[in-house]
Amino acid sequence: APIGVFDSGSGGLTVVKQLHDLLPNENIIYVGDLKRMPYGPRRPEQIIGFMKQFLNFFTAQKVKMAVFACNTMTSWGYELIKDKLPYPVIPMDTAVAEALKYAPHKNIGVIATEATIKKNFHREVAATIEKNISLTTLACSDFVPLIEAGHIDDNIIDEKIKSYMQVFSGKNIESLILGCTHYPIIKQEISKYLGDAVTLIDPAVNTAKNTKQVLKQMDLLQPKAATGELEFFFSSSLDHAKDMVETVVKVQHPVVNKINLEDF
Ligand code: DGN
Repeated sequence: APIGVFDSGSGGLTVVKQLHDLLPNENIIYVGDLKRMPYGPRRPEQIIGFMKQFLNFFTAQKVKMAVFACNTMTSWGYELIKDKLPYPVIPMDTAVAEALKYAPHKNIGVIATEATIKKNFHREVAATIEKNISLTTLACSDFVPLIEAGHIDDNIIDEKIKSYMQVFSGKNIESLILGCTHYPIIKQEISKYLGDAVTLIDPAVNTAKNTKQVLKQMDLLQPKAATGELEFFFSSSLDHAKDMVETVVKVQHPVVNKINLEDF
């Protein structure tokens, strides 16, 4: 059985990349909701409703596990459904503990969608780890629409990064959590502005590790002999989606299908 992976758009492909690198034998079904993205500005009830549609689709597909490849849906929806499905679900890792490894003075920056920041997703976890972590959080609402419009290495995204990153000047942050799965796509561009002093943290790395651990614990790992197949579903913009799959997951001639999430 496959693993279901889902996001509002193509950002979650950064999670597919990490999963496929770590678990090359696993079959993966990816679903991206390009038609209704961005989710960041949406109301919680809507975010939760959309999440349920992805999960209903995965139930119909008889997946063995689902992986949130979206911080926005993880922060608002994971706790609500984690025990209610016929298969295990893995949330996006906040990566606060990981970021702390690179922050001797505990100065950490977080960038994410406005819905994720509003939910205090990273702050709540930071408070459970240690009291004196200094988190500077910033909602970068324009990143997702720009990335989905193809601005991943041009002046337009560079200017936007420059203006957002000013928030961190003088804060002496030592690591920065890329708290939206779209942001690793512009990681190189962001690091150009922040320089070597700031370590960029991609939470997809730990999310993939967590996935492997749970598969192992539950004895659900695919036997080594098998080669993992990847299948992609998007709710619109299939040509753009195919480009993003090729760029981010680095597979050639991916199978990209249309899905109507409203049907689920
Ligand atoms: N990629 C999603 C996340 O990680 O939060 C959000 C994308 C969006 O719809 N804004």
